[in-house]
Amino acid sequence: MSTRNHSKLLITWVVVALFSVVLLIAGADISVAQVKAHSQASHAVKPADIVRDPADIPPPLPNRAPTVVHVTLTARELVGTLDASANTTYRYWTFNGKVPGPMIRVRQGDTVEVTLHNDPSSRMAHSIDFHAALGPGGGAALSQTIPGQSKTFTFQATTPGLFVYHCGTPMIAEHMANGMYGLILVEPANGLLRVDHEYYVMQGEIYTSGAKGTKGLQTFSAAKLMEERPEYSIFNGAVDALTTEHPMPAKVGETIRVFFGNAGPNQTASSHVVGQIFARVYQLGSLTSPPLEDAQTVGVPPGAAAILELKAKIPGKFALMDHAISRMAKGNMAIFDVTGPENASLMHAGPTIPQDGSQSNKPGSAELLPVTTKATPRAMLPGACQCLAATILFRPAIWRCRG
Ligand SMILES: [Cu+2]
Repeated sequence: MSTRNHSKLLITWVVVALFSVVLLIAGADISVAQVKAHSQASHAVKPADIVRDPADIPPPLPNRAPTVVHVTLTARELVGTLDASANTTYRYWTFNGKVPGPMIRVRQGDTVEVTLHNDPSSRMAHSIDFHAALGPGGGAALSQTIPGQSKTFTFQATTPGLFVYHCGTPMIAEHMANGMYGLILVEPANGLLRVDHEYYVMQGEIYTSGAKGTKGLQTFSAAKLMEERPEYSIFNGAVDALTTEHPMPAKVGETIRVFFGNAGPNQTASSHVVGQIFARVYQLGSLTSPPLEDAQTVGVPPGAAAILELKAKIPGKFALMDHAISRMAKGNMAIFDVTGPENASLMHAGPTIPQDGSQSNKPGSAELLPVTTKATPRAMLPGACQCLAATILFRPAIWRCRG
């Protein structure tokens, strides 16, 4: 082999070696990039489920003498799912990571010792104002707590009733709209009558810059809050919280009690159950006034509560909603899912069934029954609401559910 050929071979080997090194480095870079991407994906914050299960209620208290009840709440700010069907998330401010905060149950005469922690990850100061407490700010003045710190205060539960509690840190309306509210039940000395089901439902408004249905993390709109123009009107923190995520079951013949609160912060609720009549209503949460009986729709102002009782008499899906019914398109619907035997004497398709079982030929009777869906503004209803509304409001109609 000549020296010239030997040099060519050497140069070729050097080029191949250099090329291999470049490939190795590039491969290593790709691997590092892949590992980083994977690492970032695995560390991406999954939106929290901030919905409070309506069955998450302390049980009725036993007969006992007044005592000291210790209540611990943690103010926690976190990104949660606002509307799963639209992939919408929101940065909620919560008590204990759920909306509403925990339901608190005490007995008249109890001493309530409240400790509020503010999670170190919080950006805001928070506090708590109990409508059941007598004293300046309902405790808000004693409980202003900066991130990472805790405050304790104590009050006497002098008065039976169902009361709202909420954050009392300016701007209070923003703290409430973002989810910082809950209910405290002060049972009368002898407790409440037993029922088959107790549920915990709170209505609230969410003010986002983006229109309802916008994907992704939504920002809070102070302008819409001031204009009292929410994008969302929801139960227990999120769209479909109490329709598809936590429908409230009952059986025919059972009694249902709803501890209902309206957090607002702005709109009065006109609470109604479609196809039902409230057997008893403790208006404004008062347990020292006699209950209203046989009521169709109950006004619950912001910062107030009501105890709503009804009896499941016929199977089906019964919608609890605000009868300011445009709010249904903003997510305002909850469902009682009643199972059991039909009761044709209360409602049935077709004309009257005579006692002897023959068909009635009463003219015009059938005209009362069919309900057309043609005039219904379907496009305005959110996904799950569409099929639920069709089922509940217009049972003869068959609509195809989206998704
Ligand atoms: Cu707050």
